[in-house]
Amino acid sequence: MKEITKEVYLNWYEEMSFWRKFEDKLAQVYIQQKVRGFLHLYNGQEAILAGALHAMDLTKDKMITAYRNHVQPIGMGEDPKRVMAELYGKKTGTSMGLGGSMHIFSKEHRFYGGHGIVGGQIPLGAGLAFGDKYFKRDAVTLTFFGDGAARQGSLHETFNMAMNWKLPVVFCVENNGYAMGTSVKRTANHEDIWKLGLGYEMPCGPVDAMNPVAVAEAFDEAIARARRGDGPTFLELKTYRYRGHSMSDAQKYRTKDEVAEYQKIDPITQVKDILLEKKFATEEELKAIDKRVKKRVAECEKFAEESDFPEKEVMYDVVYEQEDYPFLAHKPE
Ligand SMILES: Cc1ncc(C[n+]2csc(CCOP(=O)(O)OP(=O)(O)O)c2C)c(N)n1
Ligand SMILES: [Mg+2]
Repeated sequence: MKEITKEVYLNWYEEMSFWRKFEDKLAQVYIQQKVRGFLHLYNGQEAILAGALHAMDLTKDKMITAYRNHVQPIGMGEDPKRVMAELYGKKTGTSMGLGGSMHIFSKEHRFYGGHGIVGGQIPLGAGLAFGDKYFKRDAVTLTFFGDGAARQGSLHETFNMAMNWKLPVVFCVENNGYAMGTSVKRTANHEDIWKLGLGYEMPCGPVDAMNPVAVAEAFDEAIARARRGDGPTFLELKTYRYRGHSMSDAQKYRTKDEVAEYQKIDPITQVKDILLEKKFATEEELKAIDKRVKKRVAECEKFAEESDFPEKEVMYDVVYEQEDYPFLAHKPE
């Protein structure tokens, strides 16, 4: 594995803090009704993205996930200003403001969405990997989904095919304990989601996903396996989300104490502690990073605020149109 140097820890601290504050800002502007529709935030789960990115080859590997999807494209290289603008529905956004929160996409940076159908992206991730294998492109696809999605039938069909064809894919369940408000404990007769891989003889196991080092190590092994042609891995990333399922979640299914327990092992705090313990940075240096992060978030907000909404006419550019089908309005001449 690429060494986890002082620079890596510093970069993790800065990027994870940026993702956290970017999401905090979104929560704020959502309440002001500047961002509409659904909004699912990633706070608490940041170690997963940090660890995965460390193990990936960002010049060729791919990523696909569900609707909790604002910070992954940023990690893959997309401009965060464009992501914020997309959430505002502005034309400078990643999909010209026509996608919105659940549908962030960045083909340029190999981030393939952004999917609102629970479990819908599991077969799509295997499909991306199939394409790479078929066309002999040396790339691995990281396919993320939630614990709720792990209960979908599509997972089983996909696992079977992916193992049969030894596809270069890593299946990653982000087990944050809840599917909306339904506890993992209530969705099956066992809690070890990683064991679903055993029936397919797929290498699988649990990962402490509050710790980016543990995540990076697990992904390094899984990505290496896929790259050498030995097929998929299934990782159960044990994590926690601090905010509700979406912004409209009253969170009656859990206690404040439970959230506080996980905040004690917060991924950003873990990285901060290592930076200080190993004397990689002083408190002052970390404060300077915090300041920079705040400024970056403010720049994204300003960009989104000042951008224009798309013209109504572009709607016609993005809907299916067929010359000999008379029942839909066509783009005006
Ligand atoms: C096929 C389908 N069924 C139901 C829903 C409604 N729904 C949205 S999110 C969700 C729970 C998903 O839980 P999980 O996979 O654990 O994701 P998390 O919210 O924890 O990220 C449900 C049931 C949906 N979007 N798609
Ligand atoms: Mg969940």
